Amino acid sequence: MSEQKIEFYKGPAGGWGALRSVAKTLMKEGAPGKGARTLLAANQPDGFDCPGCAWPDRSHTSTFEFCENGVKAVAAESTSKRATPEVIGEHTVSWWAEQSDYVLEQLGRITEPLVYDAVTDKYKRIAWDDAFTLIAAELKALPDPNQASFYTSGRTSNEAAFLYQLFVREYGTNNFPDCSNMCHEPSGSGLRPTIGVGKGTVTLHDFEQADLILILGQNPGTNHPRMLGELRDAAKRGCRIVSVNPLRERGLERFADPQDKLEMATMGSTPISSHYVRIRIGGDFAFLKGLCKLVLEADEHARLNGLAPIVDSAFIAEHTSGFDEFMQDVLDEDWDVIQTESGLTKAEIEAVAKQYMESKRVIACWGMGITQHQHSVATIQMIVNLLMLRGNLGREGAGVCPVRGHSNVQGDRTMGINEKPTAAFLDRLGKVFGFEPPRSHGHDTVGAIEAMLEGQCKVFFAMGGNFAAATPDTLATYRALQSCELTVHVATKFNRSHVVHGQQALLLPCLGRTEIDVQAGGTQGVTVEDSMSMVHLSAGLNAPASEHLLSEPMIVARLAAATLPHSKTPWLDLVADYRLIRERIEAVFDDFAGFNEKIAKPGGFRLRNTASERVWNTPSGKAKFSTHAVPRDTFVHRAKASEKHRDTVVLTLATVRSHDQYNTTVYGMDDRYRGVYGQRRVVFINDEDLRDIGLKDGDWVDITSLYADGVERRAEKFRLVSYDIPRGNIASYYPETNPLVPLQSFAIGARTPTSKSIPVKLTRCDAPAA
Ligand SMILES: Nc1nc2c(c(=O)[nH]1)N[C@H]1C(S)=C(S)[C@@H](COP(=O)(O)OP(=O)(O)OC[C@H]3O[C@@H](n4cnc5c(=O)[nH]c(N)nc54)[C@H](O)[C@@H]3O)O[C@H]1N2
Ligand SMILES: Nc1nc2c(c(=O)[nH]1)N[C@H]1C(S)=C(S)[C@@H](COP(=O)(O)OP(=O)(O)OC[C@H]3O[C@@H](n4cnc5c(=O)[nH]c(N)nc54)[C@H](O)[C@@H]3O)O[C@H]1N2
Ligand SMILES: [Mo]
Repeated sequence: MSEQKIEFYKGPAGGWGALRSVAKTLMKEGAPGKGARTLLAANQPDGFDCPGCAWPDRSHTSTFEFCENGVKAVAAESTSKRATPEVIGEHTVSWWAEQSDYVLEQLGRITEPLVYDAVTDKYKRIAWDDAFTLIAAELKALPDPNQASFYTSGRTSNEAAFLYQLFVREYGTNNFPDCSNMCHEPSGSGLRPTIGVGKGTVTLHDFEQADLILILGQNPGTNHPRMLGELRDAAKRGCRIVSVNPLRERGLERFADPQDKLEMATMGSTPISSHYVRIRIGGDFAFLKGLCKLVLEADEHARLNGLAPIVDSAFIAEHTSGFDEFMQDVLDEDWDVIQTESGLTKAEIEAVAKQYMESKRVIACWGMGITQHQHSVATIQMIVNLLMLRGNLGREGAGVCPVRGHSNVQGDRTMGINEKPTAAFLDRLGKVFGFEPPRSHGHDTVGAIEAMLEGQCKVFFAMGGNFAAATPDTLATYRALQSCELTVHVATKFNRSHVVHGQQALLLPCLGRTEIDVQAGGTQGVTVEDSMSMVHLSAGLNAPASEHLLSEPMIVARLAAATLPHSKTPWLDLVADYRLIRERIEAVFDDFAGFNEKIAKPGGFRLRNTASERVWNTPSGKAKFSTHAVPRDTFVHRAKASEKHRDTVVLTLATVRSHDQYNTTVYGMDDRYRGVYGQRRVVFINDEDLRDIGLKDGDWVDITSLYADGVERRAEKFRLVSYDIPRGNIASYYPETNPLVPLQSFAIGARTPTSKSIPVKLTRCDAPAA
């Protein structure tokens, strides 16, 4: 682990720093030779899909695209370390619960199924058959199938996800809490009613054509490093890139491509953003509405003066509804409100509006900085409004691009992992498989935790992920999980959720993406869908981490066979050859016609995206302009206005990812681009705020969130780091700060926890004991 220090990072993102980090990662995981071979197969036509993120590959056939954080994700999975029953069984679960996430992760791959033994408070070996029998007995004993919840984390393949949702529905519930509930749910909820699809509309080809790319609330240098290659090419050919972010993220400023020999040899780099908007946390809605207002005003001015119109009236007339109401509302909006809420001056917004109006083809990308707010759905709809004003939707070089997180989170949703399935989908599923699917809507992530707390959920099953650490309101979530009769985790690595468990608990170890999957019908590949709706094959090449591992589809099939004796689905036949699963997927989803043939082609195929063809699957048959007021009554507003906090400096906290983590998996303690080394408990804060609260850089604080529900929520011992961040705003890492977010603080219309806008106060505390 590196020495603790804070040191400003001067270099570009990527470059030699990234190469050095890769070398270190490979050494640490103990298998440089094998690691390197594994890496060369990442995102190759006959290799596996990189488990790092959902950014697409150039036709999935290019030479190895360099990605430091993809390397970390792959190396973490192909590590030579093993969490055997002996290693995990050496300590009690209560002892493990005291260890850090980093320590749990470092144990390596889980090798055998484990069951919790309450007498010794330890995990011990269990045979697979016995594990399935135990789960089946618990599930069958529940008075109501809705007392079980089935979580999915977005690494699960299409094949596994399809079987999983089928099993759960044959069992009798739609309780599908999903990682996307905490992630891009607002993107789906915002886009579906406005453009008729809940996904992005652009492809990499559009990135080559765009002349302006907006990047809102996203940090690709850390979270989607392969996107930087695309942005660099765009910047080099003169495309403007406007970044909107409270933090100056290094990857959005300068990037050196480790594959560019000249850039590397000369220590050169490419500037990425042509314009950087330092928005206030939660200020995006007001900013976007301000942009719309300037476009509409400029258009009015142009028309009155006989100049070329700014707004694409033909597009609006032919393809949209709701424009007049929207226009009136935007023109009536007050500049004071826009400036106060965005934290930007009118002149700053005008500078971006000018670039937008000068551009012919505009793409808007966004990430968690947009989705994890109370009014995220409205903000995403305001992005759509802005694009539609100039027809930047459904044509080359233009469109929406929510940049997804987990490598198959989009595919899992496509496969039916959805707590609110449509009636049409259920009809079809029931017909193909000969059963009556449950109709009532199920629990999402927040709903599942609430149900556990109310005693309404007794069995929690997780297909991957780390529910205990990823969810908000940590203490409440822990109580919720501990109240279950049974918790089951299908996992590759030991994590927090395995030590915060129900009365009975099971760990079921599975194959990872990088591993060879052999079934009765031969070696199998699985499919995934990336952020741009490209579906392609993924096949591992490493020997499994242990001979006892089962594939995710096999785990589902054997569990289904044990739980559903009367099922008409030939569970075990389907998993002998995954092509049979894909035939069933094709029978349920028309868009997958010819599935097996289409994925035989390198690069796979793109799912139909009606919005990108200007076909609008909305009730009116048109794309919809949405009218929303600037939010001025969020939890942050309320905390600031509260009489109780009259003498308190109320700050807005955004929880972000460091460069050395993958969600709840902590690979290392550095956040290189933000200059943090050897530690994670830091708070980035503006100098003037430091002065206001009478503290200084290097002081230690506890963070308390300020909600009116009377519950004290605190995260302790963070070091203050003086940082270039707008006043009133602070940032810190997830998941250490998750205890601060109440379950009830979520996005309107999507129920995504508001992890990017938490009202808090800071109080001085002692430095932790060395
Ligand atoms: N290496 C690595 N890769 C990953 C992940 C990982 O943890 N590690 N996670 C994966 C997953 S599941 C996801 S969802 C994605 C997440 O990828 P991102 O969406 O990039 O995730 P975050 O780090 O949470 O933060 C996004 C950015 O939002 C900014 N921000 C915060 N508040 C606001 C705001 O109010 N407005 C604006 N405009 N910006 C704001 C932050 O400064 C930060 O730069 O990455 C995926 N890829
Ligand atoms: N405060 C705050 N909270 C957040 C966020 C935030 O920005 N701030 N971000 C949210 C977001 S965007 C997301 S997506 C969620 C993430 O929530 P999750 O998806 O639940 O969490 P991960 O940390 O990605 O899960 C890691 C675990 O997955 C298991 N795993 C890895 N690979 C595989 C595999 O191939 N198969 C199986 N079965 N298991 C595997 C390993 O055991 C590993 O420990 O967190 C959310 N929580
Ligand atoms: Mo995510």
